[in-house]
Amino acid sequence: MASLKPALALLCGILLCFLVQVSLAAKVRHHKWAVEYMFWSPDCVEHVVMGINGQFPGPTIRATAGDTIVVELTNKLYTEGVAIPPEKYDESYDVMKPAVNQNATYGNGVYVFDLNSTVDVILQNANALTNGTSEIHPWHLHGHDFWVLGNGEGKFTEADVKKFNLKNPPLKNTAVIFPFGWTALRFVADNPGVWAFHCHIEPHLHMGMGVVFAEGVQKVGRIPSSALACGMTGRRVANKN
Ligand SMILES: *[C@@H]1O[C@H](CO)[C@@H](O)[C@H](O)[C@H]1NC(C)=O
Ligand SMILES: *[C@@H]1O[C@H](CO)[C@@H](O)[C@H](O)[C@H]1NC(C)=O
Ligand SMILES: *[C@@H]1O[C@H](CO)[C@@H](O)[C@H](O)[C@H]1NC(C)=O
Ligand SMILES: [Cu+2]
Repeated sequence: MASLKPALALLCGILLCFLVQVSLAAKVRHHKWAVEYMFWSPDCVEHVVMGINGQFPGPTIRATAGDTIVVELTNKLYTEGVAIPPEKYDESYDVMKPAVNQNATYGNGVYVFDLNSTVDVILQNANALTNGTSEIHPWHLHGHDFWVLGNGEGKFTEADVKKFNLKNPPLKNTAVIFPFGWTALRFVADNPGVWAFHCHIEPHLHMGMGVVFAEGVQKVGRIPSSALACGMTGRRVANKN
């Protein structure tokens, strides 16, 4: 009997050890997330938010230290693979001189606005590639009219906001930007779609003087193929009649 005691103690010891190990063992916690734009109205105003599994804020992850969390993510955002373009240019840029870096860059950035938000755009003209040269560019926006709030010479500063015409600004869809100057525009992003905003001198557009704006894309629905191409474009590009 006495000889059994140490064995029992050992057995108990192992059991205890086992139990302790089970409760401390790190867990692998699996989650499946579908990330998607959705509408959220916490304050009776609809906002477009990035929801997870149809909820916003997204689900809570509970874990203890040492756990491994595995999230299987399905990206259902329509901006998938799209870079977020910059809000403004480098403050140190001298608009009166040719660009220091004249290398071309490319990207797939789209400016995505909340539906119905008010958007101000300041177009800043600068020196062209040749010293002492700056050109006029007629900028045209698709999908909207905009108000031309003002224009001025040189580099736009926050102080220029005071010069904006908020009383009776002209409503247009094309506005010029003068040499070495700035032009301020305002529009309401209330037309679901993806819209080009570009200089209407065609070679300038081809050289890259254009950006893409988008809002409320999830409200667009399926575009009829007949609206995408017809006539010679349809036959030659989209391969249809
Ligand atoms: C945007 O404005 C339109 C027209 O005023 C309205 O019908 C729509 O519900 C608004 N949508 C959002 C997301 O605010
Ligand atoms: C511009 O491109 C050239 C050729 O690729 C490279 O040598 C140069 O460093 C680039 N300049 C800048 C400012 O990135
Ligand atoms: C550029 O033009 C300005 C005046 O138009 C002149 O003062 C300057 O020397 C020129 N710079 C170069 C690099 O040619
Ligand atoms: Cu132009």
